[in-house]
Amino acid sequence: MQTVWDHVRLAAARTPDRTAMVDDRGPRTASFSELVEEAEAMAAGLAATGLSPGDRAAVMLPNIWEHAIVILALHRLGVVPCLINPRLKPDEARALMQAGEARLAICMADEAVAAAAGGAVGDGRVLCVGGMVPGVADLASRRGNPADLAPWLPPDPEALSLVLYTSGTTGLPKGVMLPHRVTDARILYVPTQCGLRHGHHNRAIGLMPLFHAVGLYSAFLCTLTMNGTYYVHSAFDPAAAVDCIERDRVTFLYGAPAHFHALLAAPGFSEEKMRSVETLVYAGAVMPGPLLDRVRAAFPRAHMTNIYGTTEVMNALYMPDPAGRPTKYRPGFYSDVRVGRIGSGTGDLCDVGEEGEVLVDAAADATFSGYLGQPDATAEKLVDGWYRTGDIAVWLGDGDLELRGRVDDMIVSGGENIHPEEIETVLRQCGGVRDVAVIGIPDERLTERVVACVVADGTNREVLDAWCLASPLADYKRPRGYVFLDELPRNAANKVLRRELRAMAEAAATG
Ligand code: 01A
Ligand code: AMP
Ligand code: MG
Repeated sequence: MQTVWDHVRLAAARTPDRTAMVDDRGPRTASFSELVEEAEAMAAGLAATGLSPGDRAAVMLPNIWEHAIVILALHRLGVVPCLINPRLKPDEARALMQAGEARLAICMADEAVAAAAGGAVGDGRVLCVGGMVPGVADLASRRGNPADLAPWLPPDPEALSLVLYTSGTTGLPKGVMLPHRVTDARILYVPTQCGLRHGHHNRAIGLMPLFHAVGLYSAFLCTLTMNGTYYVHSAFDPAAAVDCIERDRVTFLYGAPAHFHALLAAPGFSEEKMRSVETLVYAGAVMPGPLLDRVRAAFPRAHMTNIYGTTEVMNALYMPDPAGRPTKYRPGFYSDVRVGRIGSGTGDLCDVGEEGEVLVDAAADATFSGYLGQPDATAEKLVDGWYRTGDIAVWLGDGDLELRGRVDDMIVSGGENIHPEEIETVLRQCGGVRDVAVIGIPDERLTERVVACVVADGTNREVLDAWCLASPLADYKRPRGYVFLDELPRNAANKVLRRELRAMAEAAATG
């Protein structure tokens, strides 16, 4: 077993002088040996704040250079990074940090976020990046001497290495606990399954968020492990990404379908500028058929793979050369996959052609060890050695599976999970809302777009949008469309007929 730190230090031992990382916010680059030095200097500084191995540290940062260094530095110390989506509002972030019992928080220099973090981890235990907040220390001031670090000792494979968050039906996002044993499988599926060859010719741009499984393991850590160069992309800017791909002759692109949608629409995009791309991978959501065709045509030289996975089990299904078959997949490396009858035990399997829930063998190396502090939620998803994904699929008879949506009502918007209940709760509290149901409808950019179906009593779209923006709900989760109805369609058991609502909202959207 190799840990995150092992992968990086061994890559540095192989190619110390090669460029490991290039910043997009200035002329900053690091060779592999400099990257290791930089991470060790920060690790030494963080050790001086009294952190011990096994402690947890909340990190809430966009895709900036410092985020990458902090992740490596914490791994060098044996401190567990808990990576929080920087799009969350301060109150939600504070609650996550509290629930995760973080002993340190690292965030952007934003007064509200720093105050929330201080409330969770204690004043004096917050470090800020990219500016000054009165009374809060600057991360950059926390550099130490690598020589002061304790020698590197391999940890127990089952010890916690990282916490990533995934949104649940209600309440706070759940902390997905990832022990050290998951690291190899989570990094190495990219070369085995997506055809990424080892070597310094690899140049990747960091499109995917570092706080999600794909951006972290499959783009950032995999690029370093392959001895390639990782181009930091601090905030997703499609035009800047096109320039970087052309100028730096990027060879490896890993994005959500929404990234490719944006790249193709960016000013100055051309097939010619994409000629360097050899390996193209997408994950996080179905890529709508028309977009898939356009991506295929725009990257004629690239080997393309679609990866289906979850934060909990990582890559479970894949489809090489997915052109023309956007929802077809086959079981991937490191995973054994079943389709089980919905609402039944995990041993009750579907026949070919019968829709069921995708179940993934929990014995695989890449599988999480549970949700942080939530044994009940863990027991609900890990059943008799199988992980229940909540995705519906059907075996097609030729060994392929077709994905057919969700068992629950979860919406996957731009590769982010959004649960209707969370939004319904917020909208229900708004005056003038008598009833509400939130659904997802097809969207070319986001695959699915959030729409609220509202029975209103003197309110309107503008008022509801302002209400959501002022609520604790992260802005990206709020509805992008509203449908006003006299009443919601319900069945005899008073359950909202979401399928009907979706058809209605789709019809309203298309014409
Ligand atoms: O009106 P405004 O200003 O608030 O609108 C803003 C944002 O609120 C809105 N926005 C979104 C989303 C979203 N996901 N859904 C709906 N609305 N994201 C942002 O868009 C307006 C422009 O804001 P922005 O900050 O400029 O947005 P972008 O930077 O363009 O971000 C959009 C992206 C689609 C790029 C961003 O949401 C993103 O990076 N999505 C990818 C998420 C991801 O990494 N998913 C994979 C997670 S790991 C789980 C998994 O699926 C998996 C798969 C395979 C796990 C393991 C494996 Cl092996
Ligand atoms: P998360 O719960 O954030 O880990 O996201 C995982 C969910 O994203 C899966 O359960 C699927 O619903 C969806 N997903 C991820 N990758 C794909 C893909 N390649 N195709 C279709 N859906 C995907
Ligand atoms: Mg997702």
